[in-house]
Amino acid sequence: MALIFHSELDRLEPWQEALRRHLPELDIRVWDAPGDPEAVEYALVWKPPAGGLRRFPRLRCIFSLGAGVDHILIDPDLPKGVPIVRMIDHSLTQGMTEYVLLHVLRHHRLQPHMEACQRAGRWEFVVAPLAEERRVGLMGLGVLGQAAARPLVELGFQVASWSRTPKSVPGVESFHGADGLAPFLARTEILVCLLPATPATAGILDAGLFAGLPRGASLINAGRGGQQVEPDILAALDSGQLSHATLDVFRQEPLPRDHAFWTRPDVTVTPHNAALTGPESGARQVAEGIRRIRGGRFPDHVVDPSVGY
Ligand code: NDP
Ligand code: OXD
Repeated sequence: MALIFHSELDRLEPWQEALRRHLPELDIRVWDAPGDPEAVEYALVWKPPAGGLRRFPRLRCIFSLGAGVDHILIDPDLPKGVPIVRMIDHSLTQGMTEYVLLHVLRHHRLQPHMEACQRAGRWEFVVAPLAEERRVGLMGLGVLGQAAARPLVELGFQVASWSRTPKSVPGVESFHGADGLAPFLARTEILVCLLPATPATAGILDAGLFAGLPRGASLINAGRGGQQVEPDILAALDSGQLSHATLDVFRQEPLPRDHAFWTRPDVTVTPHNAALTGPESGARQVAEGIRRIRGGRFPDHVVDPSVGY
């Protein structure tokens, strides 16, 4: 029973140790030295090179090292019919909750403006409203969106969500589908995007969407770079339609050195590090998935390739 591992981001050793603790009999192999391809039944990957998974004719499951599976589905030569499992992991969920809370509070308390005043040596007595006077909107209310919503609701923010299907989460006003987008945007002052990258969400953060927000709204995108039309973000910032953008994901990563985002005071750039999967908790999920498959059951958290998440 062999598992093939690929990531240019995650270190193999901690995963190897954690997986061996849960499944001592698992033979963990590296991408460039897979041995007999017939022996490989499982893959644990982040951004596998296109065509690479096809080398393993007896593959029974592909585990994503992240919550997103777009990095797997993008492969035009992906083996057909092999279940793909997304990651649900404490470290990912906690990390994203912290990221969202940090940046919502930063925008809410007008911190970028205070920092500009400090740089200019200007004492400007600005008063931020209280949380209960602020309307936060979460695009995507899945595992990460629901976890991030909880502390925002507890702090008293007026929280709403937009998702594909209706949701019932305490303290969160639910909007959904194409018809729900305009009313959701119209009431949202701080917009947080936690959508997966799918054909339906590609380029969704564009000029038309920004025009639906109240003037001076701010944007936090920790979903995927392909969701944002970057020239439209710059234009919306220039016109004042957006007051600030905090971006963790980009069309091209790493963000090219000459990109306008780097130097703008109204843009906060973070290097796609909002949340990371932890090997200890992540390995538990992978081991449980493998045990289920070996027991003739289906693993949990299998994605639907036809919708893309
Ligand atoms: P989930 O699959 O649990 O949730 C996705 C949410 O998006 C669901 O609420 C879903 O609606 C909604 N959604 C999907 N498509 C549409 C659509 N076309 N219109 C409206 N709503 C839609 O994913 P997670 O919460 O676990 O993760 C979300 C994404 O966050 C990941 O796919 C990844 O891209 C990104 N991410 C980024 C990280 C970072 O470090 N920047 C780290 C981890 C994840 P419904 O509930 O109705 O299905
Ligand atoms: C993920 C990510 O999808 O880190 O988990 O982006």
